[in-house]
Amino acid sequence: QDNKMEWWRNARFGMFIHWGIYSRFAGEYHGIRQQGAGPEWIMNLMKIPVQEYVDTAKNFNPTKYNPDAWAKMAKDAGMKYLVITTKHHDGFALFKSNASKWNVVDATPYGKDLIEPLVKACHKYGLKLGFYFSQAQDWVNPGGGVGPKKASKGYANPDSAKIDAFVNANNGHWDVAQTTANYDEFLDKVSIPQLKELMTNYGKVDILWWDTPATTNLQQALRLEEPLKLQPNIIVNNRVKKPYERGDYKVAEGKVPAVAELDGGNWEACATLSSGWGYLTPKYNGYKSHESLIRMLIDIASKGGNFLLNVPPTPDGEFDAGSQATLKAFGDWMKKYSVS
Ligand code: FUL
Repeated sequence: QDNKMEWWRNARFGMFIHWGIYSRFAGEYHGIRQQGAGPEWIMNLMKIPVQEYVDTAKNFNPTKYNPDAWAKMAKDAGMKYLVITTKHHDGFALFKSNASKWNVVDATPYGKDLIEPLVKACHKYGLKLGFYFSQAQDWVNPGGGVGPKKASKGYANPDSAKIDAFVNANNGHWDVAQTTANYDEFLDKVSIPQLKELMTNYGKVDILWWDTPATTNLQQALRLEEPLKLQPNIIVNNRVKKPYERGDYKVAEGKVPAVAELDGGNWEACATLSSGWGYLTPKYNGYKSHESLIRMLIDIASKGGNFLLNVPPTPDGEFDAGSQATLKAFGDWMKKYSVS
């Protein structure tokens, strides 16, 4: 049990990747800047109807996707592992799935599994492989969780009042299509089968990164964890259910804990290199200074944690110039001080 953490405890630095249909919106819907959480939340925060959102997948065709280049950039930056959103809260699977047609093979003109070639690239560059999986929130597949109840305030939709009333009456759901199954049915039909697919179809998986458990209770968490037995050495974070007491390590999001907050257990801090987890159009994007990010890594490493730094690919499948420059700055710093 403890042995499986050995590589992780020495890793220090990894790449987080948030990529999906939301990357196409890049922070804007009908010309209006989305407010609130990151751009990967646009469907929820702007209450985009399910069918309309699903239809935008017909324009998701990342022909510039080059997972070899991604993995090489991670490696050159001194990173030791990579965690990709196999599925974020919008429910869109970046892998081929028999549990739901809402996946890259069935719903987009690209028509190919995006995870499989990335797995190969990770192996080629010696990076450990992590799957982020939004186990509870799923805004497209019926019965999926929708997160906190938030109405469409701030979005100048002429139907706002109607949408708000629906949200309030339906536990945060904003589209009738989301309400045709309950959460347990969703777990049985979509979430758990997809976890089995992820644990079966890609060889060895090193990390499963749960996120936003919504209403998941202990009994449901145990069912979600069942497929992970297919990967005996898999390492999991602590977000499968609330309170965050299960898992092999704790996540600190967007901040580095103070020494006094540490309890001697394993922990990872994740943060963005620019303004959002998902891709933002350049006019909204703000890159953090290279120096501040490198200092963050030093701070985390000095306290015994790991740093999972997020890179947001464009909808076409590239790391933009700002992301590449940040990764290069890390690589240069590592070389200069012979760190990695
Ligand atoms: C959060 C999610 O809701 C964000 O979209 C992002 O994935 C972050 C890493 O975790 O809780």
